[in-house]
Amino acid sequence: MAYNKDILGIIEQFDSIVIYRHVHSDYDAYGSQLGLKHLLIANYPAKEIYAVGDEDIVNPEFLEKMDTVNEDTIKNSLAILVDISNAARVEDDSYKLCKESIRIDHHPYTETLCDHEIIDTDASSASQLVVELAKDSNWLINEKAAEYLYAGISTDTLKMTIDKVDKRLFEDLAYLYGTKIDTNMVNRMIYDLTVDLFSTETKVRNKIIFDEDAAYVTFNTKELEEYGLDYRNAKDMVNIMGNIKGINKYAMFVQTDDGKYNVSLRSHSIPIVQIAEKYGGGGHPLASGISSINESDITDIVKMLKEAR
Ligand SMILES: [Mn+2]
Repeated sequence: MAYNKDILGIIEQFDSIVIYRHVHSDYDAYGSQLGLKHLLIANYPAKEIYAVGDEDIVNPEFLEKMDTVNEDTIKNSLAILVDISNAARVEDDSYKLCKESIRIDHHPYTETLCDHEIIDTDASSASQLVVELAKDSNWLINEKAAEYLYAGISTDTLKMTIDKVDKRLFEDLAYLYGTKIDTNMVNRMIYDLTVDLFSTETKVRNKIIFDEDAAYVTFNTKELEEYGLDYRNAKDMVNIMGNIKGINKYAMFVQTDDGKYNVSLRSHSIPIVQIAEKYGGGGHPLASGISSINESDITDIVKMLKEAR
């Protein structure tokens, strides 16, 4: 997409910029946030650039530590929110204190969060939109930024397997490859599982329930403990159902400490987001989630999943 020239103008006006990502961050959230941070550092060395959010990072070996920013700095800063679909999903509320704000996102629009919003649901990932911002702004790409952005694109496209993988994405990737990227290293960093997690994944495969063209797994808190899984790892395992012939829709139900269930819904081609919306959730047409349902809702959701045509 072509970036409004104003966006670059706004970025250039500020001496300090704070970049925000969403709660329960995935690699696109981290990748677009840290990729943008390194692009800005390299192209505007005089500016102060911060990336904020939960310190508890999923993969500290690959990802870097978050920054702390004092309130006075925040008040004089530009906020940039990446990969965030709604206010409840912003990990740090301090963006509201910033002087001006920009949002860069690829989720379907739900509400306005910022003064300037770039929302493009045709893009594969927020990371792709950051690449396009760099391209349109003629920014130099550096290795660190490229690795983060590649990680975001690779994971949000499920290793380049979804329909958002198109000419536009390949052109953006070509731009990203203007610098050296050690994709082999990045892939191993983001996809390799520990032996424990790999063995657990094998056990989880045996827990899959197949029902017509749908498949699903449920995890209560007791089972999570038994499998040595935390909520996050269990949720991520929804993807193990993504490459089964004849299975077009799949779901993961993971119980949270309050006894409710978190739901991840996926589909290869038939939209399922309307099911999530019915329970206060949302997301993309083919990949959406619900933060909290009752155990008794699981049967209904599976039924709706099967019946989605
Ligand atoms: Mn994303």
